[in-house]
Amino acid sequence: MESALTARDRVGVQDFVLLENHTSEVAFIENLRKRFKENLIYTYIGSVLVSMNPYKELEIYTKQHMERYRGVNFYEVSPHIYAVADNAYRSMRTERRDQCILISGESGAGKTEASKKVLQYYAVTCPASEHVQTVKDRLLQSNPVLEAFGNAKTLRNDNSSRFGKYMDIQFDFKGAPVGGHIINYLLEKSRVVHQSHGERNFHIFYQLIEGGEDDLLRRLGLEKNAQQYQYLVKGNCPKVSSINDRNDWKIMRKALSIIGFTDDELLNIIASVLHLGNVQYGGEDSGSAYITTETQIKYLARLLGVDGTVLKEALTHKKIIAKGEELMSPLNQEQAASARDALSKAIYGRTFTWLVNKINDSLAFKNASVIGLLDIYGFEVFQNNSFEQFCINYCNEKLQQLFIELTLKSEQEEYEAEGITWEPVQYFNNKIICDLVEEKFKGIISILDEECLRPGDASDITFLEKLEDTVGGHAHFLTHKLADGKTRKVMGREEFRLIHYAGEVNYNVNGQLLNGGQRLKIKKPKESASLNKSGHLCPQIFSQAEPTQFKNSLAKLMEILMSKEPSYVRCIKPNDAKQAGRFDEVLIRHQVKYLGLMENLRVRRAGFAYRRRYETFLQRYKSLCPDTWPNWDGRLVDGVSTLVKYLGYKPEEYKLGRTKIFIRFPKTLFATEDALEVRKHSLGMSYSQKTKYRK
Ligand code: AD9
Ligand code: MG
Repeated sequence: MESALTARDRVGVQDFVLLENHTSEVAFIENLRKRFKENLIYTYIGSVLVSMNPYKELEIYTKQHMERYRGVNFYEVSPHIYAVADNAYRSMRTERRDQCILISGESGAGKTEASKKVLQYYAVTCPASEHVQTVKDRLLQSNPVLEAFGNAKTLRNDNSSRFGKYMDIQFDFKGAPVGGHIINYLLEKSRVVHQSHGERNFHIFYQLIEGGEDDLLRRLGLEKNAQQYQYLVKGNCPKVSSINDRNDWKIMRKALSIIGFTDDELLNIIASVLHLGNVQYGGEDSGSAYITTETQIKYLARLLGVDGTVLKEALTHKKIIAKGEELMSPLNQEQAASARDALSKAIYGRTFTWLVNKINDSLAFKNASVIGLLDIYGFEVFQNNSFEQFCINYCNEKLQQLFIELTLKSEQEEYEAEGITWEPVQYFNNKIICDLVEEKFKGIISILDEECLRPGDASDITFLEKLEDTVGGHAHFLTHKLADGKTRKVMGREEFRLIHYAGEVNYNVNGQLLNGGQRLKIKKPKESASLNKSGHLCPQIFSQAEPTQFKNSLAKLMEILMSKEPSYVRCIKPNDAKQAGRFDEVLIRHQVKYLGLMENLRVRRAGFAYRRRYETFLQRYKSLCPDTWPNWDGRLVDGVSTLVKYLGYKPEEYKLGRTKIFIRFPKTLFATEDALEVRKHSLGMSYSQKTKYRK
């Protein structure tokens, strides 16, 4: 039989707070490595779940597993995403407090899979009536639909979510899931018109082309060959071995019908985008662009319900205001092509939002308790970081702030509730970085907006200069310019660097203005059924400059999350090759850093490594002391006190609260665990059953 000591050696500790040397990153990674080797992909940091992507199917998501986690104490079973789901559910039910589960990690780390596991857990374990079954189905079926329209094959993940997602699951007073609501963030619209080498456009396009029935494709004017479409050939990657587009099409169609879509307007728009991509231009002698592809215009006019002549004008002209009058001024070929692409992106973006709204309509319910699920991109640092990474990393700063506030607050509250004196933990408060980004008038976003909207000579460089003028002296902001007028050689002239809580990132301002604030207005006479009623095909791509829009939507998200009790899931990708069993230490260390896990652990360990309710503690260790064995009849706290004194705990090693014992160092607990193992041997009891909590 394996001793507790060797088991610990082999599989590591199930909670990082139990690491002897909790400040050592090496020890942290070693623990991850041991567990990963044993297929133990989950480990806690206190109540935070760290999850490693196994890149293979593990037999740990069966119905039996779900049952095992139902209603049990978080710490008494091995760490699991189901434990997090169950814990949130129970807190919602017993404390009547809304919950949220925040899932973060880099691309391919397993966020979306984790959120699906949570949803499945509720779908299987929560009570259901007939109506509830419909809602459960719709909740589950919203995934294949949103993934078809919002996910794509990237170099890092064959099924990468190209949008952030927050989903409320709503429960009635009986604890049955009765509704839901989804909010989407920052869809990567540029993918509609361009994909990097080895990447694809959104799945839906290939699903439609590959899986669409002949008469449907005929109606949409599409050919069964993805190579025909300019928007689908940029990445030179029409097929992906792990993806079956034809099959996924069937799944998606079925999901659409379960959610309650009855018409094909959605597909009209998807087809329109493909036709738009094939619109080609020629140039007049004057330089003005004209359209050379009449067939596309014919289909577009029909599918979008627009007049062909007006559409052609919209694709070759821009509206200008001269002497108070609106005029249409011709575009050259290049301008016209980018106007076409901007229109495609806008149409797709709006369609995605419309789709989310439709799903929400089908799930709508009021007066419910809520568990929110946030599946949002983690910190991103690339060779070249643009506006997109800036938004993503800003979002992570906000989430880190929320984490610090809420974790410290709840630690503090627990100590207070237990009547234990608490010494405040020193930690880095990243509010200073959030302010740098979001402050009114003088934050980076304000400046970016201002430059986007300013007519005339605004450019990437004027934006950078303005940044230097306004936030140049900030401790978390750098450019190539040094205070003494010299040049910082390691930085380019078109970059600024932010010192994020998780590390430094250089952002290139090249094209920021274009990405961030480009505006396009195309008028349209007749409204198609699927677009909004404002009388514009694309009234304005951004009704507000996009940076501010993103800032506001994040502020709203923070409000939503603040009103709930959070649980955290931190996902880690073990290697870049999407391979099972490969533990790439450099890559993992990088993520441990960017997920702020060491800081997590430090905060958690600042007080007491381990805490347990008296009854649980006594039940587990009572056999170690003649006074508490086989039963203790007095007050629980006295029993625990008698027990730990007998075990030789020193006063500085532990504290007794109102309902829990707090133990400062892991070694104290390990000594007790080892003593328990010896005792079990002498009592001839099966040890393995009792050590579940370690694995
Ligand atoms: V992205 O930011 O959307 O690009 P995610 O969402 O973090 O990313 P995702 O959940 O899509 O990653 O996981 C990537 C792939 O890893 C999945 O398609 C699975 O093949 C694999 N994966 C992730 N989690 C698990 C798991 N628990 N078990 C088995 C998994 N495979
Ligand atoms: Mg994802």
